[in-house]
Amino acid sequence: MKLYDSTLAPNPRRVRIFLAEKGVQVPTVQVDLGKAESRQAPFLAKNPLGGVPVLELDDGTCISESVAICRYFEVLHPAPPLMGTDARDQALVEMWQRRMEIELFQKVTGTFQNTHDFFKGRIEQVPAFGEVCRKAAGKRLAWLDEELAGRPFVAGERYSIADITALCAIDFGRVVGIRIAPEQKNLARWHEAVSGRPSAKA
Ligand SMILES: N[C@@H](CCC(=O)N[C@@H](CS)C(=O)NCC(=O)O)C(=O)O
Repeated sequence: MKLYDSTLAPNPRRVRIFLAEKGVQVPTVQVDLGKAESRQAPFLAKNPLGGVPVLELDDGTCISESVAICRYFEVLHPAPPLMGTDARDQALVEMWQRRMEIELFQKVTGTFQNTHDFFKGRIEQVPAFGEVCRKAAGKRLAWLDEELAGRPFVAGERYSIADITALCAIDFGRVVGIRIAPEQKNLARWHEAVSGRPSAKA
């Protein structure tokens, strides 16, 4: 089994943190995104959408989509649970994971893709849309700050994949100037706590 990875990119980091929390080690293959390696053969045969991470199983099956890869390891290594426990808890973690992905992570990556030089000439950039994403990301950080007033982690009392997605989104946001505001004390407290976990270095 191997994980096609890029240490510079936020999606593969989600999987690396997830694996670190589980104490699972998987050999990685670095894909050079700077050289657009993920958008060329033979990588496209593994993921025609040209994105990392991709988990290649020993039978040749390729699993892309960060959350799908995490789901695979959650089933194989249920402890500690990062995707919820019983039906109610799993649904709540799923709800928050999707919210962090759609409402925060995608707003940050939308800002990056549409405003940063990295993607210039690579994809059709719409800078005005990037600014819409930036504004939305700022609003979502304010919302998350309010949410975190009443609980330690994004999905409740326990650390979960929702925290991993939010952490990777916020840390990557720095590249495009999206940051936790000084008055967002709950978010800052949460960020310090999740960044202090050994997995955050993954
Ligand atoms: N929905 C996919 C997104 C994968 C993705 O877009 N990965 C980025 C890195 S964060 C990538 O490989 N970008 C390179 C490119 O688009 O050329 C996931 O959840 O894993």
